[in-house]
Order: sequence, then C-alpha cells, then structure tokens
Amino acid sequence: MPGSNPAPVSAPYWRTICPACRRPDIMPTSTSRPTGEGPGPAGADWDGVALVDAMRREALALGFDAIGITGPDAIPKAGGRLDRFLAMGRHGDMDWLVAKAARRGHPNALWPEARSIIMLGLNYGPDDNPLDRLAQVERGNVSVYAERKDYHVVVKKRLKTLARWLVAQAGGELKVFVDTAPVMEKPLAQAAGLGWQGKHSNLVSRDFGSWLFLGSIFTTLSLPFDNGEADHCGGCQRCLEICPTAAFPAPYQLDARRCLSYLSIEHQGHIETEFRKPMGNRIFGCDDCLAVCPWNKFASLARDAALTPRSGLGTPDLGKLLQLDDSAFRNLYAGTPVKRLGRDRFLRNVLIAAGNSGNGQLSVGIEPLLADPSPLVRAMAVWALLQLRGVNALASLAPAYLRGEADPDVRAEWATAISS
Ligand code: B12
Ligand code: SF4
Ligand code: SF4
Repeated sequence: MPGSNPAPVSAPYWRTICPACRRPDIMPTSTSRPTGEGPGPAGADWDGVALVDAMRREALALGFDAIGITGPDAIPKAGGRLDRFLAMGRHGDMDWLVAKAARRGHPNALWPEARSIIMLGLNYGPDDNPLDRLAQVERGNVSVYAERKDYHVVVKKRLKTLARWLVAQAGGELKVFVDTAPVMEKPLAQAAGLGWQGKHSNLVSRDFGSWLFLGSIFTTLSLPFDNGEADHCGGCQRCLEICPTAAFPAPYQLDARRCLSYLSIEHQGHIETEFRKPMGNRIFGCDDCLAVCPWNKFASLARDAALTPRSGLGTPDLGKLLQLDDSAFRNLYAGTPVKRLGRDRFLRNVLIAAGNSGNGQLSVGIEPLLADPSPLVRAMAVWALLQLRGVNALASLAPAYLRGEADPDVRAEWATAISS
C-alpha cells in the first residue's frame, strides 16, 4: 500500500557474501532502522531490519543465493506491458497467460492483503558454455535449466521452509510462488534488487549472470524494502544479435511465437517449417541469449547438490531418444522439467534435431516413426527423413504411408516433402 511501508533501505544481503568461501558476512547489511510499521514479532525483541537480516541468513543457509524485498506497488509499468504483449498475440498458445492477466500484472490484485514481497534467487550456473553444445549436432541439446531436478520442486520446498521460519519469528500470513501462480517474477526481482531485466527480458544478476531461478514469498508483514537494481546492459546487444530466430522485435521485448524455448516447450502443435533448421539440435529450451551475456563472467557454478545436472541429460544420444515409448520417456525424465512436455512433443523436437544432424544412420530409427500413433511425430518423421535421405527416398515410401493417413497436417507434410 502506498505510504504504509516507507522503504528504509538495506542492501540485499547476498552482496556481502564472500565470493571465495560463499559464507555470509556476519556484519549486518544495514544500519538504518525502518520508520514504517514494524512486523511486530510476537514475544521477540526484533525490529524490521534485524528480522530481515536474520531472514537473509536463513535464506542463504537454506541454499538460496539471492534475496531482496519489495512491495506490491513496485512494478507499476509491468501490467500495461503485459497487456500489450498479450494484445499483440506474442504469447502464442500460452492461453494461461491471458486467463489471469489482471492478477499477474498487479500483485495486489492477486492478493490484496500482501504488504511485502520477498524475492529469492537460486543459482543454477552451468559448468560448461551452453553454446558449445550447439556444435554437437549428432546429439540432442537440452537447456541448462532442464538437465536437472525440476526447479519448481526445489525452490518451492525451500520457500515453504523459509516461510515457516518467518511465521515463527514474526507471524503474519504468507503465500509462496514459483512460476505456479500469476506473478511477474522478473520485474519484481528487479524491484527487489536481485538484478535487472536485460534486453533478452530475463533477469541478469551482477553476481550470477543469467543463471538464477526465481521464487517469491508474499506476506502481510510490512518489511523494509531493498533498492531496485538499475539496468546495466548499456550499449550491449549480444543477446539480441545471437537469437537464431529473430525473436526480439525490440530490446526488452520478446515475441514468444518465434522463440525456440516457447516452440520446443510450450507450443502444442506442429513447429512451422521456418523454425526447424534454426532449431538445430535444441530439443528442450534454448540458452543462446542467456549464455552470450557478458555478465556471465561473474557467474559461478551451481553450489546446490539438489541442482546437480543428471549425467547424460544435457546432450543425449539422438538415436536412443528416437526409440522412446511413453513409459521409457517418463522413466528417463522423471523429476525433470522435460517430463511435463510428454513423449509426443518431445519426439517432435528430437526428430527435428535428427533431421538437422546430417547423420544418415539415424534414418533407421526415424522410419518406424512414420507410422507412430501421434500425428505430431509422424509429420516430423517425414520432415526428418527428407533432410537425411532426400526427396526420391521419400517419394518411394509415400504411397504406402499415405494410403492409411487421415490426418490433414501429416498429409500436407508428405505433399510438401515429395514435391520439394
Ligand atoms: C511465460 C514464460 C516464458 C515464455 C515467455 C518468456 C517471456 N520473456 O515472456 C517462454 C516459454 C518463451 C519462456 C522462455 C524462457 N524462460 Co520463462 N517464464 C515465463 C513465465 C512463466 C512468465 C513470464 C512473463 O510474465 N512473460 C510475459 C512478459 C510480458 O513479461 P516480461 O518478460 O517480464 O516482459 C517484460 C519486458 O517485456 C519488459 N519491457 C517491455 N517493454 C519494455 C521497454 C523497456 C524500455 C524496458 C526496460 C522493459 C520493457 O517489461 C515487461 C514486464 O516486466 C516466468 C515465470 C513467472 N511467473 O514470471 C518464467 C521465467 C521468466 N522463465 C525463466 C526461464 C529460465 C526461461 C528460459 C531461459 C528457459 C530456457 N532455457 O529455455 C527461456 C528464456 C527465453 C527468453 N529470452 O525470455 C525464468 C527466468 C529467470 C530469470 N533469471 O529471469 C522464469 C522467471 C521462471 C523462474 N521462476 O525462474 N518463458
Ligand atoms: S531463448 Fe533462444 S530463441 Fe528464445 S529469444 Fe533467446 S536466443 Fe532467441
Ligand atoms: S547480453 Fe548484453 S544486452 Fe543482453 S542482457 Fe546481457 S548485457 Fe544486456
């Protein structure tokens, strides 16, 4: 609420962590005292600043890497920008963004009683340069965030633990969110001082580069706010320039319909022809615009055991992936974000990567998929075989498969392939 929380500023605690040992500095981060209403912890001699300093220590002990506090009124421009994004149709078929847009754009519309928003970041810095994976065309390329345990699970568990701690210290009501509710996490994280929304629209941290997962705790407590972070992109345009599908109509704006992350993860249907070659070997998500950011030179390896990448998941063997049935897919990706995609859309992506691999031996695994129960898979099997074997081979197979083919999209894919 305006005026109810007159923002005494304390620097975000994580900036005082010693980069060498990753242990929190024991000095308090703030000497200023909140002048607004305090949280009033029951039976304890806390003031707002002391409570927040203790909470920062607690958050770090729980494995979070960044924490800052802001208020529900801190992102006045975000709702209008979201509305424009949606009005231009840039969300593609992510209808869930439209459904709760009013609440997403305005934190107090989501929960009118919220007085403070605690933003948390968890570092998932990779141990390699994700751009190097693009050159391994004979293997699939799963984006850095997805080659490990689902961050929703990891972050949410910790948010709940921290929330319980806060309730025990200071009371109040709390709600925790990690990408599971209509919350604009990036602008809120910027307002809380965790970093800034770069020209690729994601949050960039001075300490962790592009590699922070975000989560939030909304609370009815009035806590002292942190300073927001300024934009440090300057004249840099690297993320805009590297994008393989020209998905940025302007700096800070993304047209998700052109983004390979959207196409490979969120998009339900067939992937349009113009995006198939640029997809290269990306079979789940894309890291190019994140990986190229010069601020990653300050990034560090994820320190969290819960986020250790699973062996072989980052650059899997395409030949093996082509053989996955539903249960093998579920077993392989259990507990990771990839599982939510489902086997059919995953195979759609794998077939595009196989078509781009230049490895003719993969056609042995592709041909049986011409008869797959899923039209998404059948259509991309046609495209992939065309890339690897050429039009004459496709034309000789076409009569047998077209005879029983009722799906109009798959028929269209055959027609395009044999007339190319
Ligand atoms: C929808 C969504 C997607 C969509 C759309 C992405 C997008 N940029 O909107 C798709 C599927 C494409 C996607 C992809 C990815 N996502 Co995503 N996604 C989300 C989600 C659920 C909502 C984001 C949203 O509100 N989008 C709507 C648009 C309108 O909001 P916005 O991006 O903030 O838009 C701002 C800018 O356009 C800006 N703006 C507009 N005009 C102007 C003008 C000026 C001058 C300025 C300064 C700013 C500005 O203001 C807008 C409002 O802040 C969030 C989780 C959450 N609840 O917030 C995760 C989230 C953003 N995703 C995340 C990740 C990791 C990714 C990927 C990296 C995954 C991958 N490796 O494939 C990619 C990155 C692609 C990219 N370049 O954005 C993380 C990002 C963490 C971080 N450090 O920022 C989040 C926060 C999830 C999380 N909890 O950690 N994602
Ligand atoms: S994630 Fe990839 S496709 Fe999407 S905007 Fe970034 S570079 Fe472009
Ligand atoms: S690559 Fe450059 S422009 Fe893009 S987010 Fe990083 S600093 Fe900003």
